[in-house]
Amino acid sequence: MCVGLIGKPSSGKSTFFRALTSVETRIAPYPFSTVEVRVAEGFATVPCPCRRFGMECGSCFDGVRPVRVKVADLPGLVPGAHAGRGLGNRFLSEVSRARVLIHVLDSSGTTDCEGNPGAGDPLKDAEFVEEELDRWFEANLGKTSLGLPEGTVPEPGESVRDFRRRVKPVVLTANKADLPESRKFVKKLGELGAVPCSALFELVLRKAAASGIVRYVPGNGFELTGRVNARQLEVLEKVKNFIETHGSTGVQECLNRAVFEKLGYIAVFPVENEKTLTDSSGRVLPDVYLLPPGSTARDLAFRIHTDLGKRFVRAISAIDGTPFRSEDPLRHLDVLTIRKGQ
Ligand SMILES: Nc1nc2c(ncn2[C@@H]2O[C@H](COP(=O)(O)OP(=O)(O)O)[C@@H](O)[C@H]2O)c(=O)[nH]1
Ligand SMILES: [Mg+2]
Repeated sequence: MCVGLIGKPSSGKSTFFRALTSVETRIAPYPFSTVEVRVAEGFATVPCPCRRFGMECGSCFDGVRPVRVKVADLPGLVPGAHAGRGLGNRFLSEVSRARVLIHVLDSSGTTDCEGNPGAGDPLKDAEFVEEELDRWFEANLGKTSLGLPEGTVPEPGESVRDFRRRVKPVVLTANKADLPESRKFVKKLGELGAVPCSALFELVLRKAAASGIVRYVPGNGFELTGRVNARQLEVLEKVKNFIETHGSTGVQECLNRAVFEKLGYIAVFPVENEKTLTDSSGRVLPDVYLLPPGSTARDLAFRIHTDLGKRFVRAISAIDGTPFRSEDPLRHLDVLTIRKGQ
């Protein structure tokens, strides 16, 4: 499963991508700086169950547990892409690989619809990207080029847009919300469900954390832990104000929404011993698995090991003792032991 970042050129996709994955990609204020699609590992986050058991797992940060997900930095999209403008169909064929999209919008209105400096309209950008995706869907309904499971077609009476949003959901984000120019647009974009966000500030915090200047758990606030110069302090003050206003930089929230709200994936924690919550070598809550909605106890067993799947008898929740037979769907954030037969 892969989360794709889309948006017009210079909206901040590569910055967002770097913030999520800590990979060096080219960041430049000109169109089409992303020539190649980059895919890297990022992390969604969930509350770690170790907290509710009063234990220390050693794998979470202040009770925030990272769960691996693939993120793709896609090329910029321009109006007319469905008809071949910009990277056109090459772009759209890359989109087909992503199960869910994060639309990174430049909410500052300081770049036009092709990403060049100048007056822009974020609300129009929000619409043209939807429109491009709809046109592409329309032209490819029922074909493999959309990257959907075979037989995924609109329900009777379902519009192309509703169908597209159902099978390839989009999280809208009002990026560059740190710029004063964004103020007048962020509220309106919020009415469309956009998450206010600053990919730049998220990147600043992750870099500062990596160099020991701050302690930062993505999605939360931060605290100073090292010496900073006057300039760094000034930047961090701005970041702090942003977080006070918006609750977080918004970046982690977008990824979490994409994975858990839009796709409905669940995170589950298998353990061997339901009393100590450990594996055979004594590690507390050693693993977390991300599974598609509706996944059953036996699906989890197969994901861990084919042999465990074949010999599956039942799973039991270490949280409340609920038993799960092979076809029972699992619950998000459950901790499970799997009983196997001979
Ligand atoms: N102020 C501000 N600038 C940003 C933000 N995100 C990206 N930028 C800037 O916008 C420009 C384009 O960013 P980039 O990530 O290359 O955009 P892409 O073309 O969508 O990949 C760069 O100058 C970034 O530093 C943000 O959240 N706030
Ligand atoms: Mg880019």
